[in-house]
Amino acid sequence: MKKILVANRGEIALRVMRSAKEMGVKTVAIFSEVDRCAPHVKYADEAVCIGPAPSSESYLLGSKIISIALDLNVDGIHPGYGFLSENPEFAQLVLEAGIEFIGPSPEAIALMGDKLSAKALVKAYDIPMVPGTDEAIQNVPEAKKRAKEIGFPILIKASAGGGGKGMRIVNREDDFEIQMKLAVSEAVSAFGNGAVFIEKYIASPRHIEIQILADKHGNVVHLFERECSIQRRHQKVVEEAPSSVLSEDLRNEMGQCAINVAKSCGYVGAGTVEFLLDEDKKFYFLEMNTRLQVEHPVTEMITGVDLVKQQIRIGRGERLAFSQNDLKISGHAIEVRVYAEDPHHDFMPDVGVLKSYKRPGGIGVRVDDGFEEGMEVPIHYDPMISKLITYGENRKESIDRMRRAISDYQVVGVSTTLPFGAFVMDHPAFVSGDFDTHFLSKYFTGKSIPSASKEEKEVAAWFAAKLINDHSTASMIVNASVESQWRKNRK
Ligand code: MV4
Repeated sequence: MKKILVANRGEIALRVMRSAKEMGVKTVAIFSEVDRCAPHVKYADEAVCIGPAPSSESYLLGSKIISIALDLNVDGIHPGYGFLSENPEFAQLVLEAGIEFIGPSPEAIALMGDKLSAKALVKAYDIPMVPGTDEAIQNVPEAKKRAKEIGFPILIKASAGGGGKGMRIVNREDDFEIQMKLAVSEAVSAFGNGAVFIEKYIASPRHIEIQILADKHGNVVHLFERECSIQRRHQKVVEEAPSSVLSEDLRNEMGQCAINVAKSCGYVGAGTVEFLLDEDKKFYFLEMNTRLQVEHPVTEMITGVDLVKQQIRIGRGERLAFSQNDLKISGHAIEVRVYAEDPHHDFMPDVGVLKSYKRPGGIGVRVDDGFEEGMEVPIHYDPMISKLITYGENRKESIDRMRRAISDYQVVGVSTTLPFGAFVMDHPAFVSGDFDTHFLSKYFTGKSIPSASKEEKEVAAWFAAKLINDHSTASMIVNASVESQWRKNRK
């Protein structure tokens, strides 16, 4: 593989190209009209405009992307995450064009994309699953009978859903019928597939996922877990590796289960197996994500493995160069997702120009982003500005580094979730490691972080930036008062 096209934008496109460059692999970027000057376009060896801003007219145009790849003699297409990354038809078209799809087979994507077929598939491997129905429920009285056997509360899930979309909690038998009807009609309108199933509702779980790598020769390894319980409306906000609650034995057991899930569908490439862990430390398989995930960097930091390089090597047909015994966890990593959203206003997207944009740096700090100062955060795509990742010898050091890095990060022009990240790092429940998926709904309100008007913050940030750049005596005199103002506004 000498040249790859990255069918994505933003931080992940850049992330993929960096590894390709280290391997001497040429890169092709695609971009929409609003992304013409984006870093991923400048970074690539070649770049092609594919259409107007809306994803449906640009980054989702599978056939157009493939024809560009053919024109430019591309050997492989990396889909990143989102967009076409878990679209089995796209993967199939790429293969039919004689190009390597850097990811699993279309069959594996389709099997894992349907939650019921995934559960049916892994059943042969003795993998723990939440008690529930194996098949789509159709008949209400029968479903109600099953729900009573399982015991309320139960959860109704859409088979075509995933990531929390199309889920409904039912607390009492009396609510079952109406909730089931709502779930089915929601599933039909959201996914064009009304198949739903029921599971026992695990009330206070942790969300733990295992990273796996599989080559084309049947070798599969796991790269330990990521703890992803800190999420808001199924949007992860803080991830870390390793989890503070897994014993060595439990980690090995979950890792082996994840390997078996990958084997059940003949998986190839990098993938993630999601589990719930209940209060008694019992774990249950939920679903498999057949792409590189947003939070993959925390795994890279604690294992030293470049997951994108591995994806490319696997795509070339190489064997994994290491076995399970070669992999060790070293240190601790945390990722905070930085969104252009206003945590004071229910996380409304706050798009605009990054008037000032200064990344933190120094030991143990990694920033994966796709923006530069002066750029506009476009309204057309996901409002994630960057992923701030810190690494330390242990959890405390990575938390201390994250606090420092958040404080050193300067974004002026749009509201960001950085103060929200600081709130999590300072919270006793997070610091102690004792939390579950309800962390934010339990502890966070808009009032949890100090309010400062956008104008106040901008003025404070500009003064602070000026002071840092200007070491004159005069500025030293005002330093104390402006400095305290700056702190107050940020904390
Ligand atoms: C569950 C669950 C509890 N019990 N299934 C959410 C994402 C998707 N992959 C599956 N998810 C869950 N499935 C059973 N049987 C809890 C979650 C869940 C969750 C649910 C409500 C609110 C936040 C959540 C965060 C992570 C996981």
